[in-house]
Amino acid sequence: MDCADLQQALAAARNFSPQGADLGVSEIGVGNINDTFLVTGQGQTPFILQRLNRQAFSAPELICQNLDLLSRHLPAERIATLVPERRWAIPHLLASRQHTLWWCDSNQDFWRALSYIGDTITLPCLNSHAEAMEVGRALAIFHNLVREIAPDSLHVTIPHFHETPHYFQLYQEALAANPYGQPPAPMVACHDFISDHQDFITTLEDARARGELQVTTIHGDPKLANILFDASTHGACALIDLDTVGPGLLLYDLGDCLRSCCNPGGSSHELSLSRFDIDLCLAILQGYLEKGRHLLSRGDRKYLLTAIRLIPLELGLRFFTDYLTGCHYFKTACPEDTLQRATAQFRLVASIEEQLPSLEVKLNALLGIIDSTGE
Ligand code: GN1
Ligand code: MG
Repeated sequence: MDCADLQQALAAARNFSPQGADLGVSEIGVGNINDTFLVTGQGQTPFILQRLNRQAFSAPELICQNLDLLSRHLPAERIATLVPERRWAIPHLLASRQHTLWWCDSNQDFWRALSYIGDTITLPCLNSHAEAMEVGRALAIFHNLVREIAPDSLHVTIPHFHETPHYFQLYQEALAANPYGQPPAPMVACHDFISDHQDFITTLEDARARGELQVTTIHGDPKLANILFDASTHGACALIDLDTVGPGLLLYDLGDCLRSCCNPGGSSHELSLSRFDIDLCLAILQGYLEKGRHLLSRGDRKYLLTAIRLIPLELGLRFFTDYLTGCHYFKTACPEDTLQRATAQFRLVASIEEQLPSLEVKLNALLGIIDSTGE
């Protein structure tokens, strides 16, 4: 982020500051897609400012409309009624001085402002059973809140998001456009891994097509960095980054949360750390079941293990295809990082697969599945 970006952010911030106060902006968060800033100033309630990435979100106004709908359904008072036992918040849009929900600058960059949820921390990785259970509770609380919102009342902000066969198709198109000759070893390993999993890629979408899994309202990106914890109590108190909230399978969220939280490598993409921690997974699910047992259908239980394996495979495929096509989607300082991220996700899948029999037994015990046909 250079000085020009900060100047641009400052100019955008002024459009969302009613007082036109003397503002300061600083970059916050570690997102792969959008640019996020914290705006502060004398007499100004701090707020979040984001420049949405038009490469990922071709119609960013749809995101703002979704957020607006979310706030109408779930104002703070309603959240307090539905989650009386703890502090909980959902970020809401702040209107611009022109009373619009977003503001575009002369570069056609798309800016929007959100309420800032203060006195919170994020966790770089999970260090205890208690933290893991809190993650599970947080996801279930979020699912309980948004299940009041009909999935088809929300816009799809990224078409085919989390439909793994779609990403496989993009990968094949990338291959067809550029045959790559004899690629270096890390690329060969990625190609081989994908090819070995070709049949597995359609499993969730096939189950959905057969009517075994139902579409509901989901978060879309419930990774660890998107969960806020109260700074004093360390209780989870918000799920942020609502750009991909929309229709989807509950299992997309569970798979994504588990791939992010159960990898002790966290977001470092350090290959030697990339593995799947079953104990963390079980603790997260225990927390989820505590608040959301009723949310899981028979199909969700049956395909949970599939989702745990598939969502990191999908993310690896997304990173790898982005690498093959020039790294235009995920922010990166160096293309080799994107390749490394792909490799880290494939290692995570391999680690899940190495532990599959034990994971299956433990999951079935936790979910109360008696035999392979499901209870
Ligand atoms: C992206 O922008 P960020 O970091 O919240 C991506 C997610 C990935 C994640 C991997 C819209 O999320 O799907 O899981 O990177 N978001 C989008 O870290 O593609
Ligand atoms: Mg995100």
